[in-house]
Amino acid sequence: PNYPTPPSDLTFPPAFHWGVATSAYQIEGGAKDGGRGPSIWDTYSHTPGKVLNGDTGDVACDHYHRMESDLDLIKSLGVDSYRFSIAWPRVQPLGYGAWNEEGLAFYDRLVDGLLARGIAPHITLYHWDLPQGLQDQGGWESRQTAVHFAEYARVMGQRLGARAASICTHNEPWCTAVLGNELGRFAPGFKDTKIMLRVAHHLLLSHGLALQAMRAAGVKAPLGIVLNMSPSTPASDSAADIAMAKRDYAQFVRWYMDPIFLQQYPSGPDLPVCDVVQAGDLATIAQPMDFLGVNYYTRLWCSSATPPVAPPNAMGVSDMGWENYPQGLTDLLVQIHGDYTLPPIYITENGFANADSVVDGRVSDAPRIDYMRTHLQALKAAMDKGVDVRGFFYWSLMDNYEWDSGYAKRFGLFHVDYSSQVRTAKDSAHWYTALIGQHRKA
Ligand code: PNW
Repeated sequence: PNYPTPPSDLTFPPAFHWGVATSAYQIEGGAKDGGRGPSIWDTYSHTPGKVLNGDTGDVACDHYHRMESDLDLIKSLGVDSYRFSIAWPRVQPLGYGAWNEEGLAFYDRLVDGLLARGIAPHITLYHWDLPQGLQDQGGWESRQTAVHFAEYARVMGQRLGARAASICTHNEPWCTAVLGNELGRFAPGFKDTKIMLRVAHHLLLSHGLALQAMRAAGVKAPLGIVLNMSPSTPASDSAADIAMAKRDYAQFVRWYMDPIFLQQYPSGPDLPVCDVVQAGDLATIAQPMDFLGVNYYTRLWCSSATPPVAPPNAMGVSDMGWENYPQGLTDLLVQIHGDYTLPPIYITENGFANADSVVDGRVSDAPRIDYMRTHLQALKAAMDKGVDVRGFFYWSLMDNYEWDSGYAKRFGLFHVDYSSQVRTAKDSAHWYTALIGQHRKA
């Protein structure tokens, strides 16, 4: 077949890394297998009314039982890097106390299987699946959870660190804090700003404690964190819209970046204050980092009008309803490069949800290819302006459990048929492979 091909001038440095990303709860399934304990997402997804169509991650892509063949899929793309997360309750069922050797062995096999295929393992320690045993003791609202997390990080760092290309503590703490504890869209489902602020602080504290614990234990892998980020655009030049854009950016980006890189929280008359910050916490949070992971999907569009003014690109939205705005990736990277002294950056997620279906063995997903091409061009523009970016991970390897949207939103380079578990390469997978191949020849 004639697959769409990338433009020949879309080129990156020879050492640039190409990857795909996934997370444990979204692909593994095997929720009760191999001694895995329950996570807050098991509890949440099994609570009626929380997730679209009542979908759960019980089976998901059944990756827990199909790991070897999924590694072959990754290999077939031609990528050199794979980002995945460890399900904490699989390796430590309660989040404290006993370790589960069968769970640890699963991730040993995953890492070894990647290395055997010449693919670098990039490990995320926390992609939202907190052991329910810790939620029962207060979850991230409790300072003690940060202490347990540091111990979990130390054990995983010692077990896998020598074979890992990188270890990141958290994926998108904003999502955990805000979507999980203020907006009630994600597990554990609270709607309370005071809890959200405590959770955000304990996530950041746990990041700092985990870096300290892994370094003290001699873990040599590069260590960092993954944050979701967007630049913000006021809908007009009215004072209200400009103030809104500034405040939204402070809560979305600076709330995490400032503590880590400037050792302080943003403050101002329109910003909240967290009530659990103790002396010394900010110094703990601001540990030096070896890399920063940036997840970018869209920009923040800030309209204070009622009803809000829609963004100009409202036509180019994905299935998530997210505006297709590649310029935002350039703008964001240039902005943070100017505001902070940063370690090397990886784009740890960027991707597009589309209503894909298999027709005669083929998945024609032109909107995704368009999204990938324009965002990679935008990334290249930021690098040309001096931003140090070392790699790009497409979200996601395959269609998977999209949290409160269940299986309805498809981000994958591989289409997944959830009744047969058959994976089919989409046109975008062929396009990505061609793009990577273009670099291997050069
Ligand atoms: C990220 N929002 O999630 C996650 O890291 C992935 O697990 C997820 O599948 C991917 O992006 C696609 O959604 C987000 O509503 C979920 O702003 C929601 C939001 C942002 C990121």
